[in-house]
Amino acid sequence: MDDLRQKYLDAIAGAADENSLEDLRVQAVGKKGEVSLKMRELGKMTPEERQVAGPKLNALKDEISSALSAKKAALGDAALDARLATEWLDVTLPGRPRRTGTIHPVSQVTEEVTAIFADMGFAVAEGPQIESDWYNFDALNIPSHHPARAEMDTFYMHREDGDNRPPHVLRTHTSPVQIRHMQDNGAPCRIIAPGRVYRADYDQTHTPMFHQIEGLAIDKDISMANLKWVLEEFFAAFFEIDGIKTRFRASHFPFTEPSAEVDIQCSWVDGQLKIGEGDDWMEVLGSGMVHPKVLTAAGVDPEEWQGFAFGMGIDRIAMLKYGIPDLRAFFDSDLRWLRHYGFGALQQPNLHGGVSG
Ligand code: 2NM
Repeated sequence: MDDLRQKYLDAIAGAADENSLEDLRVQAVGKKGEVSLKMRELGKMTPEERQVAGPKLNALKDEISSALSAKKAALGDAALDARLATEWLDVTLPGRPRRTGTIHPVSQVTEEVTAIFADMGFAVAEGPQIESDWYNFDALNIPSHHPARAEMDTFYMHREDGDNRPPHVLRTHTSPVQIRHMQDNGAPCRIIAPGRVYRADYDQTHTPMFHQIEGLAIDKDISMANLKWVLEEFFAAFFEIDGIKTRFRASHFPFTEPSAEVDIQCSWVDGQLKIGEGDDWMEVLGSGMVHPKVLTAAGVDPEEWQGFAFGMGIDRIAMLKYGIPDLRAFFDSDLRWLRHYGFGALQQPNLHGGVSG
């Protein structure tokens, strides 16, 4: 038994790795290991012999097992020391550069416009991008035969034969949001409705999806004078030009009477556009007094209430303010364009139409 003990303790002490240690464990104390076989011989001994040999064998087994686990721990420590000695990390190295995204000019300008109108007491209203033709056209005094329906290059939703639901369209303007708002909340009201709109049109200055902000103010005594003040306040704040000149030209929309298109003062010098100076005009907005038929369709009594509405293209005023030349690039998802014209997360729009940071 002493030989056995010496043999295994020496072998364990000299084991080079965990595999040889495991082999030794099987050889010595495994089911068919040498110590286990010796234990089986206990049965053939006399009780006196067994009294002596039994505890000795148990002690031997315990001793070998402890030696095995001690050596295993030592090998693990040595392996870790070796790794720690060879593997290292220079914690003073700079981190890998991570490109952060940018805020799209459409999002930025939407926030800027919203902040300016919020300061004048306008709340934001939103609605669905798929509308029934009633909300998109009829409620806005654009009947079926009206040329404006064709002019709008409307996208119609597909309908299966036998589908009796009214025709639905991708909204061509955000006016349906205003109709829904009046139906749900009545008058008075003061809201802006920003969002995506769709028209089947694609060239240098038109994309089939673009963005609009429309405004609506309804009360007992709202007039064109209020419209003019609100819009001039807006343009001055948005373009950051005090006393920016505007020109109201008589126009026609089915949903307003009277109607006016609004231009802002600008100049063209060497093909460079400058807003707020010179004696050219840039059309930026359509507006007017909401038509009594539109109020009626929205459940508001035109004998009691009146007000103005206006609409403008977000993409277009973003191009004007930030000197972005091509509308189509807005929706190309070109990362170089987005990094160039995009805004940082900390460039918060402020009430003067500018940005911080
Ligand atoms: C424009 C021009 C003029 C307009 C009308 C309405 C509504 F729903 F209240 F009748 N919302 N927006 C409107 C009026 C829009 O866009 C060029």
